[in-house]
Amino acid sequence: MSVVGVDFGTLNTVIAVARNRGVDVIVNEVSNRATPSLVGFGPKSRYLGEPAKTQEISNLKNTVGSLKRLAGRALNDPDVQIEQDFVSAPLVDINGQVGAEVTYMGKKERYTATQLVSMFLSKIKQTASAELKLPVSDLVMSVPAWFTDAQRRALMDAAEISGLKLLRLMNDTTAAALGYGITKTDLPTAEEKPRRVAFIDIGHSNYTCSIVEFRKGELTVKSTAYDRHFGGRDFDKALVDHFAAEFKEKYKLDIKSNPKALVRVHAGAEKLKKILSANQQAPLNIESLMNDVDVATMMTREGLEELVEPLLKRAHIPLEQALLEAKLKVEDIDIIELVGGCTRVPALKDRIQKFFGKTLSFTLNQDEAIARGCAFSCAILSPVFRVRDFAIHDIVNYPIEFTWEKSPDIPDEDTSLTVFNKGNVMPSTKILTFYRKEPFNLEAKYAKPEMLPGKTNAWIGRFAVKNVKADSSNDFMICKLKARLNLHGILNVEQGYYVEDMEVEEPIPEEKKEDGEKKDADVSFEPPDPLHVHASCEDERAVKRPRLGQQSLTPPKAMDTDEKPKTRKVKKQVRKGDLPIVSGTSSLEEATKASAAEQEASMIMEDKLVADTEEKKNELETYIYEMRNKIDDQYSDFASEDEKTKLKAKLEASEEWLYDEGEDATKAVYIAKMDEIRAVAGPIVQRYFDKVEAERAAAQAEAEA
Ligand code: ATP
Ligand code: K
Ligand code: MG
Repeated sequence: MSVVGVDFGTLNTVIAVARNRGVDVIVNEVSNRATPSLVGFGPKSRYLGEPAKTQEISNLKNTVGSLKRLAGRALNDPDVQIEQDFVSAPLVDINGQVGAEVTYMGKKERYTATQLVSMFLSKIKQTASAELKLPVSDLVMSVPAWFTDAQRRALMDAAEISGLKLLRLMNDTTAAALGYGITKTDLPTAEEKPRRVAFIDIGHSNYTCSIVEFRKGELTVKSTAYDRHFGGRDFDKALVDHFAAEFKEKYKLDIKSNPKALVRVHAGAEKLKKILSANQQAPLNIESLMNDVDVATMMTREGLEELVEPLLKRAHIPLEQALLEAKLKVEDIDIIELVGGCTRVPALKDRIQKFFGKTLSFTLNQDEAIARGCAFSCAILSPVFRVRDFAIHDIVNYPIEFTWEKSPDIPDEDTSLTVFNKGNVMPSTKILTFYRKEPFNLEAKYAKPEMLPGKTNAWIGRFAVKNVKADSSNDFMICKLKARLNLHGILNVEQGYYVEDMEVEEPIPEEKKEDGEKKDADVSFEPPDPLHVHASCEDERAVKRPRLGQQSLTPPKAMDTDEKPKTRKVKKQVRKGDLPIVSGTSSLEEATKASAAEQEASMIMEDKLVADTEEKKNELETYIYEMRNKIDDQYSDFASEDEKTKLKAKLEASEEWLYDEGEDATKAVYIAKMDEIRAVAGPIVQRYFDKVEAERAAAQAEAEA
């Protein structure tokens, strides 16, 4: 079984795998350590990753990028409108989800962002499995910490459609933190002051800062702050805008009216920006950019910094906010680790360093740290791999509340409760308690919609609790619901059951076993009074430990002290049965997923057929050239003049065919053509090899004699 970590970036995707000796980043089919996060569509097949990039300029309308930022979003969201500036294919609405319209195999097609992501993930799956020589299914993938429930669900669906099993969706900076911590042997012990590290990731599109505390065997995210629109592409765009104005003035060229020219300037600007990270100035030259005009210009590092000053001005904000939320000061931070391609920009490093007043640390590979962290996480979660366990406590970024209809029997009941607060540990399970006489519904939503990206719908899910009824004495059923913000950062109501209050006699627990945790459990287990405590929630931890917590519900004075076997009467909630829950969330329906998976599988077949056909065609072409050279060379002595003439004629005819009607034939036809030539050439080649073999045998016999 494979252990794979994927940093699914807005621009580039990096794949790391855990093997017996550690974690390695793997290369793709053209030996690159990062694959462009792009999908393209052609007349015969798709272009996924590298080929999509190669085809991009000639196939703009059918190439889609920004994939991860589109998944789980709606077209009318202002955030998605920003993405359209960076995506050359037209974005469209598909039943409330954003997607792209492209021409594929000669037909106009629309694919949702989820499908587009699944296409790209199919490629990642192929790349990983080609390298590992194993089928790949389990993986851990990273996402920006600010991704919402809907965005995360869309990525989960996409992975499932491409036949992948996501063991965890991990926040980018948390993945970097895991990669950092798991290899360290000198972390403080539980009693010592933790090591505090700020992880700063500035990529192509977004900027995140997490403050993480490390102790032996664990990491705890204290805070995560971000700027969702701050990254390398904003630098590129500032340069493009500048050059557009310059070329208009200098060459009378309006590159903004010419998509191809615009993309070429964009590519040139990105290259230039990278050069300026190491040099004070750099040229930009593009031949025949538009109307046969060549353009040539220069940019200095200072010039670039001026252009992006509005961006640089906000560079400290995520840092300030992360400290504020962690309730720490700059002096409290021991180490500042930078990852993400854009942290190579000197002006940014400068601002960050000034903010902390401390030397920055670059011990992690800026481009690969997140993928490596994901691979470590996958190794921890995978049953087949043994790694030192490392506990990861992440953090809730958006508060989540539940709302419900008022019970007709409880007139003064509240109708909402914030169950997960910003800053709470994640993953986490809370038990919600309701007193009801009939089935009821509840809804989960983000409590502070203004914190969400763009115009994200705050709604998360609706959960219908079935089989609820009053008991024989018309008393409330005590309903317990398990709400879990899981490893992926996705909310579900995972389980429902009902309990009854019972008086039971039981041994008195030993006092010394009690710990600080018990107090909390006491509080949340207040004996239910339907008129006052209608809905409440508590950590699952408190409920699981309980033997302790529940036993101490009755105050100690109720203990019977003069009897020999020390027991006491306690009120206990005893689980009586399950309550079925019907959930509706933004995840795709099973049937929709299944049909998307089927569609994806058939597109993979098409791609494979096209690739195989191309391979057979290349083989035929190579064979023709090889035979033509060899027939007058090493095979020359093994063919009669007549045979030579025949073979040469065959080769010539085949070549002519290949460049004419054979240009676009089927796989079977190329194979048949190859067989035709082999029928003529075969006997000649055989005679040659018979001779070679005879010589070898003779040489061996001589050596042995
Ligand atoms: P995101 O994290 O926003 O989803 P990503 O993970 O794809 O995006 P990265 O691979 O971390 O992004 O970074 C890519 C960005 O870093 C690009 O904008 C790229 O131009 C920029 N970059 C890479 N090298 C340099 C450099 N030497 N100088 C300046 N910028 C660079
Ligand atoms: K990346
Ligand atoms: Mg990234």
